[in-house]
Amino acid sequence: MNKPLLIIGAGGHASVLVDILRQQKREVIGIVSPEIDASKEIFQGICHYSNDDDVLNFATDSIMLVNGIGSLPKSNLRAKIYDKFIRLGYKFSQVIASDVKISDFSELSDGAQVIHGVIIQVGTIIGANTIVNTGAIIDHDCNIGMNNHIAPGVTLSGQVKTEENVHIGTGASVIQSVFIGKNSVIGAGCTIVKSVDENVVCYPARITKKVIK
Ligand code: JB2
Repeated sequence: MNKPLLIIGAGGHASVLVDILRQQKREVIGIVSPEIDASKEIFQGICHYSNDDDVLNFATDSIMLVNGIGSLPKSNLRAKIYDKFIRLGYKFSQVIASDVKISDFSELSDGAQVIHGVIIQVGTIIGANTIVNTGAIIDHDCNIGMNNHIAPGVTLSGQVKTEENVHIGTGASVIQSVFIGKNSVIGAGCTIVKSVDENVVCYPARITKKVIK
């Protein structure tokens, strides 16, 4: 049964999720955020709760949460929110846009979010609280850890494995069978052709020297 949903956060990522959920006629009963951008039409008509503790007024089995906090490198707020409410006994709903292609032989964990245009191929596992953002392609037999952000337009070839809290920036490409260690950041536009240790930041190639006079 689809339970009523409370969205945590009221920024850009939350607006994307609420848009998907409204298209799917899911019941969004509230948005929990210190402030809400009243100019965002998508949030109009939804009840606003300004404190995370307001969630505690809802019984754990009466609602599901949606983690509307997005993800930027160096911020662990999304992971902290997920962890806090899981410990309190709440469950996070998956959000899966209707226009994605997801193999029946893949696996999405609790709270995973798959945004418009994504392709997830056979044998792939997506970890809990992970965002697979607009138009990303995740090929066969990948194993994506929890609290990852696979940003818009990323391409992961087959058998890529990531640990927890990995951020793969917009438009990056990762070739097959590469491993990416926990907390690492793959910068937007990078091409990754070998494995990356934990806690590493990879920058795309940059031309810094003026060669033409
Ligand atoms: O402790 C909090 C808290 N701190 C900030 N509790 C709750 N419930 N909400 C909190 N917020 C809210 O998160 C802010 O008030 C704001 O509404 C939201 C953050 O919004 P922002 O637009 O800054 O970022 P975002 O997280 O929605 O989106 C980021 O990640 C996405 C994946 C952006 O980088 C986007 O560009 C990106 N697409």
